[in-house]
Amino acid sequence: LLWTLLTQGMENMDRDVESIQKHIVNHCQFTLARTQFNLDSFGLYQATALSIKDHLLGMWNVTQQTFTNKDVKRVYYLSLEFLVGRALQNAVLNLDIEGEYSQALMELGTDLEKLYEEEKDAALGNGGLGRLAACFMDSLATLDYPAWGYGIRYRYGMFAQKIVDGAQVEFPDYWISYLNVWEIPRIDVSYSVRFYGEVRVVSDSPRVVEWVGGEVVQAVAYDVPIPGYGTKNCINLRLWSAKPAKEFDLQSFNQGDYLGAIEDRHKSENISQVLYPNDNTYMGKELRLKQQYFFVRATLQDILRRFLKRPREWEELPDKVAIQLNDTHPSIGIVELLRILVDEHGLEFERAWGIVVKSFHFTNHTVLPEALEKWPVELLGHLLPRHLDLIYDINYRFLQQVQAWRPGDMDVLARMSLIDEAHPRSIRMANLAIIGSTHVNGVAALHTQLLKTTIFKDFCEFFGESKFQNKTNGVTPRRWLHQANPGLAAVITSWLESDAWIANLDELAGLRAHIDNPELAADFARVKRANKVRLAELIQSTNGIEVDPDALFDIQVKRIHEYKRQLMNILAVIVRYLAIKEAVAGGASKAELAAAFVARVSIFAGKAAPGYHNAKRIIRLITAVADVVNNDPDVGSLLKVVFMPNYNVSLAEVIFPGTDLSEQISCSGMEASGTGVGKATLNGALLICTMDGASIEIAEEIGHDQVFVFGALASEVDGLRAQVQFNTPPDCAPLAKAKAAIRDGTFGNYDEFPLLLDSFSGRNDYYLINTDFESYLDAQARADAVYRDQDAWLRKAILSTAGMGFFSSDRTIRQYAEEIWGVKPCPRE
Ligand code: 26V
Repeated sequence: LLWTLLTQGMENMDRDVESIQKHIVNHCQFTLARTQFNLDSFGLYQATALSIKDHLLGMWNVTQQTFTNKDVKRVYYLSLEFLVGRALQNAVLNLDIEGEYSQALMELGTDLEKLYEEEKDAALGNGGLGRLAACFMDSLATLDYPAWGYGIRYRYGMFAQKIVDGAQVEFPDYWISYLNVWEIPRIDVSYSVRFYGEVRVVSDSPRVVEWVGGEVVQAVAYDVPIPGYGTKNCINLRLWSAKPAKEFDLQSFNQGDYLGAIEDRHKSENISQVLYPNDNTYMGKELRLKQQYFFVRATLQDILRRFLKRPREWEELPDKVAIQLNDTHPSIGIVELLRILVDEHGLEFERAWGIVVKSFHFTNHTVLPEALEKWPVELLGHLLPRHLDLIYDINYRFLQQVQAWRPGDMDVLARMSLIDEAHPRSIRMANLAIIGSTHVNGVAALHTQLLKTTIFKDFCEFFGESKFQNKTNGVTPRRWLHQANPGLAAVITSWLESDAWIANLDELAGLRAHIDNPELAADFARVKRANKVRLAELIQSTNGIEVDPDALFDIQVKRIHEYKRQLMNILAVIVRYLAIKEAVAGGASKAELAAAFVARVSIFAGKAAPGYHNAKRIIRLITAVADVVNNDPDVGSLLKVVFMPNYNVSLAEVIFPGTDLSEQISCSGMEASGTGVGKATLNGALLICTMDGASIEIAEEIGHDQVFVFGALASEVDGLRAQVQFNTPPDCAPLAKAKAAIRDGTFGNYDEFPLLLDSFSGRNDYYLINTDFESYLDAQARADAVYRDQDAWLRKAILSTAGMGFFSSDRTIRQYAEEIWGVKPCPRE
């Protein structure tokens, strides 16, 4: 009976309003133990989410059973970050059940939209890399791929940012303080993970070693169901949480230090406590390497357990399993799989290595040298002694091949070695990931080109070009258009007379057929204005600043980093401010001012890594400029400056739909792809951009006429830097003026400012702010001119959205599936 009931399961849960109500109330009473006296909105949100989760679990069970029955090849996406954000609205929309839930809750006296706002973001990621992983999960589910995501269940996600006296202050994000309704704890799925200890030789010939002693912790699985859109498939995101080891060391208890022993056991939980909040800078922290190994050790045991459910040859592993490494963060997994095959299953080294390489694939997300992971040999050898042995073995064999390929070339040997011999000696994880994988990919055309011709050039020549592929990033249209911008979604559906674009974004091209129809432009204008009003209200409530929804909303939201050049943006804002002041001082009338300046709101948001001082100084400058500009009666509504605190996925969902002009102004060659650029353009924002990352391809797709391009090309950057060194030009006039205003205290006298100014002056202008500044101002002027002609602006906005089909993460995922993983869709039975 149990079997029959289980297989019939919760599959056919009723979707009618009355059943939904009963289901929600049931969770209120029996899961949450709430009564009419203590049922608040948060409780109702939880009960509603629990009822949705029940729907998902029904789908999830059948999907997983289908994958198992059909014994299909699976793909495993390994990422230390998944920046998912909220899940309720996403699930409701993907299940296509918003109407029913909305009515059910209305009759219960509440409002579904209000309950959406009760959910805390799951912020298990830093920025683009983590959000990409979340978009990929949505696409993998939607396209019915037999995929799993693996990650870490951090107790503290990305820190919460507050602005206190104009500066960033970090607060812990204790996001699972209450019940996390979306996760299923799997106490039955748990693996042990060893650290430290020593390698013992068990026999010399054949050589058998074992890794013993040290510390052991337990990894426990928490599963999060990920629904697709327009499918009954539901895939799994498995997150690992560290717990004290099951077997405990009787010794320490016997020694009488009971409390001490308990305390030690609990230290093991530290491993999954906190997400490292760095983006594009590597820091050699032991705890971070522990997280990485903890993660891959548990994941590989889980993958192999599933693989070995049927009797198989090890050679079949790459036919059944594709493992995608999201950057080098999980790349120690390559060595771990080798260790499992050699030490635990007795495979001969070369045979095992062949299987390993066929199973792994590696995505690189940055060319910045400071972001490339390099673990000190000593640290790695202490924590993972057997892995260090194996790294030496891998390296020895590999360098022999390199030597045979370029006899006598010691430089190439030194460059390609897994070991960087500079003091302190370290392991180059990117080199390991390349030689341990079948495919290596970059995340936009230019980025891949740069990988092949610069940092991975030797490897490209050694392995041949076909190993190195491009997979231009995409974003999921479900969250970033359908969910975030229901107004625009409705307009698009009505003009295309179909909502097929939600699952097939290429359909957006159909908007081009109506480009000359003023009614389409009117619809776009109406929706954009409503979204700007919503954003203006949010700015009013978070920042207390009143902004005019008819002003041009000029927006830069992303991690704060020097290469992204938020500094250049705020300097241009200062130039604009000084120009307005000058005009007022010269006696310009209101009408003359309005004729000379397009009213603008410059909006910034983003987090600085806690130890990244210059990034924090940039925030300080932005807030200082905001204080002066926003309170200057000469300026009025001609210019407002806003730094919105605590940028996260939920805030992004409000910001992108309200963007007129999106700033994608990185120093060329430095932004691997950028994904915010896709979200902005999809929502009908125009781009002011350099020819960098994905902007290049977006400009190509939507037409170069649609974007305001400026600045040096990637191919010119090295030469320009050298030139600045050799023959340093003075600051261009507007930049000199802006700097002088900062220096003379126009925006207050803060300690941060001189240090910030020194960081990019004269020959010390690595990010080419001076070089690109006038061309940037010119692009801004062109944007102003087009904004004055609203018809021209709207035409570009429509063409922007219409050209975004290619940048759906569905297209990206299909390319990975077909060109790298060799997996096929597997719709559930
Ligand atoms: C991340 C971390 C995280 C914490 C500890 C240390 C550390 C070191 C390096 C990194 C690298 C992050 C690389 C990254 O986030 N790249 C971004 O990836 C996006 C998705 O492909 C892409 O759009 C951005 O251009 C790129 O900067």
